[in-house]
Amino acid sequence: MSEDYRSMWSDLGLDLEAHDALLGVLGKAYQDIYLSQKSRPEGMGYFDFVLSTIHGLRVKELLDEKEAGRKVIGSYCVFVPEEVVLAANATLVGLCSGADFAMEEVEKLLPRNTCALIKSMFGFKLGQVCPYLESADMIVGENTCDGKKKAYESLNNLVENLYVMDLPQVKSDQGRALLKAEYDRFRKAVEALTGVSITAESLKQAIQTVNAKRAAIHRLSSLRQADPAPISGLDALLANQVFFYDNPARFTESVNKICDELEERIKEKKGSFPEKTPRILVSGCPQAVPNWKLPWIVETSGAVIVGEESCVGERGTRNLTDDSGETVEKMTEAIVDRYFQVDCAIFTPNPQRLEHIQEMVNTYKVDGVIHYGLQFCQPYLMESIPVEKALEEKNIPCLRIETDYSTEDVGQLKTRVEAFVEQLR
Ligand code: BJ8
Repeated sequence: MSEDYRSMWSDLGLDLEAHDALLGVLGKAYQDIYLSQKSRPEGMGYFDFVLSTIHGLRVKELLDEKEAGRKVIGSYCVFVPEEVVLAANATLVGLCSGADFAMEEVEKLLPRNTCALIKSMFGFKLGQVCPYLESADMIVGENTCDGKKKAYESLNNLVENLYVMDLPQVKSDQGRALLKAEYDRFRKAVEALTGVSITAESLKQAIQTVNAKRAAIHRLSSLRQADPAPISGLDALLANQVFFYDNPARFTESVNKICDELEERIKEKKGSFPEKTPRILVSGCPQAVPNWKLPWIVETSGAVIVGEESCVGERGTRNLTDDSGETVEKMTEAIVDRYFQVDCAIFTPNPQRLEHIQEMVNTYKVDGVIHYGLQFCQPYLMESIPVEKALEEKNIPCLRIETDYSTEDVGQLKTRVEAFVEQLR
């Protein structure tokens, strides 16, 4: 890939040497973690291709779209409504933040005890290695956790086009009103950026496009209820990760194609793991590309992951937006209703998340939950304790893990996960 796209990366201002190093590590990790899996659905070939050209083909497509006058908007959070972006004839891409980069430089701007996701956000900018970030006409930050909120103040000095969205912290009428006001403000900002006025027609179309990709992911998730699991957790996570930056229509089609194949596998009782393999739900912080550490550990320790209670997973995708309104105002209300249900740990109190975890345990016939918390992530680490307590009261084993993006603790984590899986047998 590298030879074909070097001039494009150079034009985007990437540091080619550092970027080569990043792609080298990414390619090796993908080979070792993904391509070494046994009994994968053939349809995963599409996602292997997407990953093999992660900084190439899709970036080229975005630049071609920009050439044709379309704008690209980058986001770090599932609260940024893709419907609004698409309706203004722009494209939304997730800015992944799933790997350490340029840490020495990062720690000159952020305290050491900042979560790996936020550090990664800065590392990709300071290291000049993310073509998505460099292609974006607008970068949206959001006032979610304290770390992100304050980090955007510093990120504002590194990028020219940061837009910060305020978000509620309480699921009250006032909280909903704030979200509505912020989505109205965002819609106007996107219209100003693109020069396109959002109409009822364009918004309805956008809602349907995003609903279709969510529905495809719902279909994939529901097929993971089967035993033997027809797809590994690693592969399902990859589909959830690609959700954030692929072309929406192509993504929907590719996921549905895998689902057709999984339905056949289920009929034939063909699994990615043998029947009765212990089934794990991973719950907690988002796992952005290329953060595959925990699922790799779990699935090489005798268990299979059958669900992700995460923003790169069911927390991010689970509800559709009602598209029945006939005006922009009515549909914006529906968008607010849909996103206001996202049960991120930044909300207080946040009982819906616990209910959702318990619901997922039942739906996916889970044997044990692994709570995944990034080190220094106060919201999820704080919630992990009541989550563990509530699950244990229902005799559902729970393992709380606190980690970062380094590989230093892999041996120690593997020992803990293996012991946990043994207990589930
Ligand atoms: S809606 S989960 S994507 S904010 S890991 S940066 S919480 S200290 S990512 Fe998130 Fe939106 Fe919520 Fe989802 Fe802070 Fe924790 Fe770091 Fe985090």
